[in-house]
Amino acid sequence: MPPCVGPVLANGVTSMTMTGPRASAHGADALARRLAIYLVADPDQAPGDLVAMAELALGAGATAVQLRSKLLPDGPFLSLAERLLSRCRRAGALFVVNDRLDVALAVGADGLHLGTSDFPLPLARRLGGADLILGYSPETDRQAAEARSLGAHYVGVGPVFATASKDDAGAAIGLPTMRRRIAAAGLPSVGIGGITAANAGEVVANGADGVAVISAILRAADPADATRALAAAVTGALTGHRDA
Ligand code: TZP
Ligand code: MG
Repeated sequence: MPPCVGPVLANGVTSMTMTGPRASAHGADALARRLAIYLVADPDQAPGDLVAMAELALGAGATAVQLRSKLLPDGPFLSLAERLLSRCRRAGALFVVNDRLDVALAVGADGLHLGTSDFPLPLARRLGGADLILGYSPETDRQAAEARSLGAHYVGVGPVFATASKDDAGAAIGLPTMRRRIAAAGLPSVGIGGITAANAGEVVANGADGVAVISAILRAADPADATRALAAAVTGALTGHRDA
């Protein structure tokens, strides 16, 4: 995995100078390891107490939690962010906020995840400072290739398989396209969309450093067991992938 170095950004800051304490603790290899089991914690899709489910997942090996909600008003979103952040700190896991730079900054999240139509990454970098880990979801090979120069530290690529958890996810891209996009980005990566313990190994065998999931954990009868099953699949496949 190449280190986090890249061309000069729009604001004249290079990604070398972006390497502050939190970011340097997440040099590409270290960050890649922390993406292994990435729970996208969406309260709009959780059948029960989201924080309790996230705690179960963290206790069973989740390495990152992203708070995502397209429906929650600001106050409840902020309060959920604070609660999830404290659980992630306790577990030594990464805490990332989806879409909301203001919330990420307000709570001191480790990272912010942005899509192609969200707040622009170079501006998030300027406002968020050197240490904020930026995730990006490219939707084309060209966008994947641009991810590093925009300031992304990692990419989320998908939907790899069909998913019912995101209204505008579009058609599944499949493993070969995921693999190509991850290679084009040359950054730490997670595959996302329709990933379960049964296919997580293939996702990692095709180049992803980890798997990002909603329903495989939040809709499981036992979120802790489900997380352990994902972790076993990812760990098994990572051994081959990193040794390759
Ligand atoms: N982005 C691409 S697919 C997706 C998101 C947020 C939904 C993933 O949910 P699930 O339930 O793991 O398929
Ligand atoms: Mg978004």
